[in-house]
Amino acid sequence: QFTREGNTNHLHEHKPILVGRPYSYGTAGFREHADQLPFILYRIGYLASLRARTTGKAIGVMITASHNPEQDNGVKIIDPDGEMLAEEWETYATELVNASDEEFPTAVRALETQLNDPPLGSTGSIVVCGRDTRASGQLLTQAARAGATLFRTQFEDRGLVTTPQLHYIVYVLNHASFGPAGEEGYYRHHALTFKELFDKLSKSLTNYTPKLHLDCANGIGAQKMRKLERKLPNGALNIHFRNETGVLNHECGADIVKISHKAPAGFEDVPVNERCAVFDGDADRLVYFYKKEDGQIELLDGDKIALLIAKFYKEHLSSLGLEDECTFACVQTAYANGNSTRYLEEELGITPICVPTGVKHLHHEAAKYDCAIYFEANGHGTVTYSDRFYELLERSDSEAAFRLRVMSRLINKIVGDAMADLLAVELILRHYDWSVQEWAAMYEDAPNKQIKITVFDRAAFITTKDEQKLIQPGSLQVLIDEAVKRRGEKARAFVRPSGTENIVRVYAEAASQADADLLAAEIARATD
Ligand code: 16G
Ligand code: ZN
Repeated sequence: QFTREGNTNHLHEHKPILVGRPYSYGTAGFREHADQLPFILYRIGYLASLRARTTGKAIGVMITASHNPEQDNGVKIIDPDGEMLAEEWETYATELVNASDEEFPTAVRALETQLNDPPLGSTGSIVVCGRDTRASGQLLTQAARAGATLFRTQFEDRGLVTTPQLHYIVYVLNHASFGPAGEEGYYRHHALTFKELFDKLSKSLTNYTPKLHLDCANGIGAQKMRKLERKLPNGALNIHFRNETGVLNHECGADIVKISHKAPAGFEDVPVNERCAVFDGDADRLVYFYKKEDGQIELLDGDKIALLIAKFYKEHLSSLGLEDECTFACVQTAYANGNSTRYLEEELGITPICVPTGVKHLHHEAAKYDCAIYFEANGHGTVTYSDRFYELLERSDSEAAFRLRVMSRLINKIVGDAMADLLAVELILRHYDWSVQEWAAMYEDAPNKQIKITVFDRAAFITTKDEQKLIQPGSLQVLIDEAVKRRGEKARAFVRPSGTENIVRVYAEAASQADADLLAAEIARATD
């Protein structure tokens, strides 16, 4: 019983699939086995159209399950400024998706009324949809289209894009002065800003080399990075593409390299000491590594990227005398390596800020400063800055102000973007004329270990806001405290429920790798 001319024709094709637990709009939207998703896409397509109608703006629907296996998929909504969906709308999403078949039309009606029946087909309101390379993506796009057009909202399928590209497209659609809102516009913008800075940097280099191996995680990043690379100045980067067309995320990609501390499959013939970069399946995470003589890898994760960028910004702000005028911060999560936090404070003089896991928490905190760098250890992050920050830089015609302005425009300030971050890292390394070894030597990672544990109900685990301690079960926290104490001063450990899977994660750091492994194992046993 949709009133206001809703078209219910598709409703029967998208009956809910029950899985014995409620679905929830988690840190990365809904993520499930792809077979369960069509009805979710249908409903989220509708919700995105409602969001578009209430704001009169373009709204994004991104279909991806990032680093998860190929057979999974997921969906998240992108708000008008290219940011994550506003929190109260996450609640609407969860309610709509959990409504039974019979309840759905009533739930829709209630939501329409609550939002004062936003206008149908108003100009500006449009849903733009994008997807990663998963086979299920096309069908799910159709479901999203059926839901979005339920009330005749315009729907545009942008096809295969990286997650950050869709964020960018949504932002540009709503900020027309920024340039053309499409993939070509994205490449143009990034290639031109890259060139602007590249042209000013010295070409006589001793330590930096443009050669780099790139693990594309067999995902969307492969074809998109190739397109971007073609537009870069000759000789600026010499990328050896790897893992372009195999099984998505299979034994490769940023998540696996970060957690297993091993080179991805397909890197067997890469010589030691050469710089390697790694994307995840939807190209919103980036980590680096190089192989060492001893067969291990040296990993340069999100923390190392954050600190490289933080050093660059901090030094430029100091040389411009803007340290007092500009509020500047570095935002991390509990997973940030203890030594990165120490380096930030002691070497760079930046007070680190710790927020809960999930991009939206980092982004919200970062947005409070004139300029902030936020990164998760897993490789997701970027730099945000205010209009005031940019105005202050524009007042100066010095080289330093120029570099900071261009760097800020190059980095995708809306969301962490593996391609944009890669360009930024490469330019900063070039600026310092650093090899990957020199970058790695900024600080040595404290040995650490992560373990996943399947639990009956992850909701039984409640943490403090910074996620470093458990409030419940309190008895487990007592055990963790004792175990940490036994491993000496440098040890640190915590347990937190995942926001994306039905598991809890154990993280431990200690003076040696053996100690970190033992500490994590001990806590894992107590958690199980
Ligand atoms: C999602 C988050 C990521 C976070 C991860 C944690 C977004 C866009 N992505 O991938 O930031 O690190 O979840 O997963 O927010 P977990 O809760 O399973 O540890
Ligand atoms: Zn991702």
